[in-house]
Amino acid sequence: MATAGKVIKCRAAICWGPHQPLTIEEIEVAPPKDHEVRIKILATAICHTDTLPMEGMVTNYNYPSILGHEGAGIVESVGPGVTDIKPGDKVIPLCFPVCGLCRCCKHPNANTCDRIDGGKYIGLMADGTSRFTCKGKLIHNFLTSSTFTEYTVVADIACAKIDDHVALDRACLIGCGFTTGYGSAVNAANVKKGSTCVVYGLGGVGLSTVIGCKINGASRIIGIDINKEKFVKAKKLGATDCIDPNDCSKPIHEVIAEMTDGGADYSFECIGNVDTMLSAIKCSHYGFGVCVIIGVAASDARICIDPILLLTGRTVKGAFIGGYKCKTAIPQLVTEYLAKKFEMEELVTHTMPFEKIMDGFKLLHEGKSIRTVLNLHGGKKC
Ligand code: PAD
Ligand code: ZN
Repeated sequence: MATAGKVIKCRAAICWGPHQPLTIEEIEVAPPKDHEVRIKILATAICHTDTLPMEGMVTNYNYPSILGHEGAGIVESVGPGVTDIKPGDKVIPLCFPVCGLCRCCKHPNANTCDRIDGGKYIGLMADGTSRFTCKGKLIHNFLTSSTFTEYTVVADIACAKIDDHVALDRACLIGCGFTTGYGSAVNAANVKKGSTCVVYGLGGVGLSTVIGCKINGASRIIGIDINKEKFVKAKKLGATDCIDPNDCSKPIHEVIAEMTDGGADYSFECIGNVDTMLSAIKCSHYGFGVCVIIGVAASDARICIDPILLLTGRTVKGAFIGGYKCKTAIPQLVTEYLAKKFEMEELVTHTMPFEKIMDGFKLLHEGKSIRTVLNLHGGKKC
């Protein structure tokens, strides 16, 4: 493409610091270096995780930064050494890269590659520099992806080529929210047919967990949320019961124990609150229950747990992005989506142009949206 090898000027939403709105600015995006890919982002969704740096909930976060990690686009150019991706490919940037070389990448059950930025939040490329500048300032990236920008640069190990036939304004959800919930059910927990599942939090991640539980044949799926408006979609997607803990006279885990003959086979925390994490652990049945922690809490939050909950045989595990090795799993999920193995339409409640990004966050905070998809570059259909 004509822009290959040149600096691209484009628009990005910058997070200058905590408790400040993102502002749309003109930025410079440098060409990709060795093993890097520059992507024209066409669509990105807003995920709850994007709010953590905005609300100052990440200790030692490196501002200013371009957030967004649930995006999809088309490769504009690639740097030297990139062999599996070429200009024109449809791709999803990966917030969980796969270097293929570290112990986790070589382990069949792990997806926390040494090169992930989650938890570290360094926000720079592998060589310690950034490809983004704005008003003469270095701008950090977010979760090895940064999708609130018309162009981003990611490592080739953080970029997955996807089927050319998929619409990018839906494929973007597979970059994080859908994959996180769905994969937590079908992969991390591997929900068994006929089992009882409890899903705490019915946002984009929780509803995707419901979809996964249903596809794996759970016979009972109990959704928990303090916002009853979320119950309509949850039921449509497979929840058999929905409960607002505020309507209960006893703690919700006790209510669930009564409803499920002592506790659930599987519970999933999709909120990011340590109190609901503890409740999710408690509501899983002793002896065999499995609790998967998915929500991301503030860096300094802690769960205080009575060890007897574990000694009695529960399994508590956590999973980022459904426990998947994303480089291979994400293209596979896109293919399964095209084959109509699952639907994602119910997850998209709003679509708007990029410059309305703060309206999208407002809807999320007000509990009015599941996923808002932002169209970049004037919303050209791809
Ligand atoms: P969301 O804000 O769309 O949904 C959260 C839901 O939880 C909302 O429906 C709320 O009403 C509900 N809720 C809030 N507090 C309570 C409460 N005390 N009791 C019951 N319900 C409550 O967020 P989301 O679905 O985008 O993300 C959910 C979490 O998952 C969030 O913590 C996010 O950071 C995390 C996440 N984790 C991963 C991962 O890889 N593990 C990926 C993406 C998102
Ligand atoms: Zn690795």
